[in-house]
Amino acid sequence: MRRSATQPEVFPRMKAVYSPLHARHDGGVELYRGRLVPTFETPERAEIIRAALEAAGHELLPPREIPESRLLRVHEPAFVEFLRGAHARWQSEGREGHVLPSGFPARGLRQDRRPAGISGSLGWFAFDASTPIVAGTWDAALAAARCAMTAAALVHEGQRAAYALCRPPGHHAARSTYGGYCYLNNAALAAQYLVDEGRRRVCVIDVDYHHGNGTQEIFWERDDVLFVSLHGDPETEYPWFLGYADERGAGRGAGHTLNLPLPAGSGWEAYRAALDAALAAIRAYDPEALVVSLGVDTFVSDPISSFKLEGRHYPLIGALLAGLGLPTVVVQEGGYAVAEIGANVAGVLGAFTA
Ligand code: Q9C
Ligand code: ZN
Repeated sequence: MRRSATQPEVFPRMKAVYSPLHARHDGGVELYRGRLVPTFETPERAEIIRAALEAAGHELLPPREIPESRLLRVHEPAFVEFLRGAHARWQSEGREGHVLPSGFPARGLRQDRRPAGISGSLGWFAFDASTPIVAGTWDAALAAARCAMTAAALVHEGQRAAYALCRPPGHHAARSTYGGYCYLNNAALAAQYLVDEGRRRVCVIDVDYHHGNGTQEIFWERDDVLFVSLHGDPETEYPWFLGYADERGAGRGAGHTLNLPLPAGSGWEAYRAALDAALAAIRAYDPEALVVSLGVDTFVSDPISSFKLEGRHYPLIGALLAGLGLPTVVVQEGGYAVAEIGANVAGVLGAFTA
């Protein structure tokens, strides 16, 4: 499509919020299948997405200086303070190596007190050993949260859709726990931002390969946010301990969580059927805004996931989501097939500008 200065913009570009601070979160290792391996969640991911968005003509803009107090709408103050100081504390206690937890308060151990020391604190706040904290993790996580909330602000102010290039991702982070490469829950912060600005019913649809356990937990007892997730069946897939179909919400939130787990190895046909069920639930809720937790780790050659979606399916997913006709914030989550991550993300976003 060619444009000249005198022609109106027929295909408006999408605003995409990006911060270079993401790159400060780098150099970690994760415990993967019994080995410490370089983490799959790399800075390169965000740079490849950024290049693909630029090539597609989307408009990149920096996040706003949204006050950190907004984080506390979703996260516990003690958790935020812990994340901010964890790396410095690890170093000041003379430790070397990577900041990873090595023990957790499982059943039978005390759930009612946080140990004072750094190792006990790590086990208290973390729920896995795949989520390292390096010196720049806090700066990157805060920038990602601001990207998500800036995209929410843009949509609240009238943009039909906006994209937040969040890195690190967020959907596994809950009110006071981190894991799954996630520290602050970017999508939940975007949804909460819209609620706080007056949107009365907001839906979060999570299409990352992994269940968005953090987002589910945050909104579990609420009826002002509907949480819908398509993901690999936790019977075999990470995060294993949440995301089953019988989880429907509690209290006021009863019926406002919908999990659609699919067997590992599922392809487009099964995925499309689940997406149709998700869209029907969203239409029935009649939300005033939509937040999409966009993971493209559903891709056939993703190194840690096992759905079989192909490149041509991402524009179809985008068209189905855009077809809801809702003001939409798209928040980046996972996706580890680095060579194709840019094309797959751009494929989804293109549907919102067509
Ligand atoms: N054997 C996101 O996509 N490790 N997080 C899984 C499976 C953690 C994925 C190990 C995967 C976290 C945002
Ligand atoms: Zn994922």
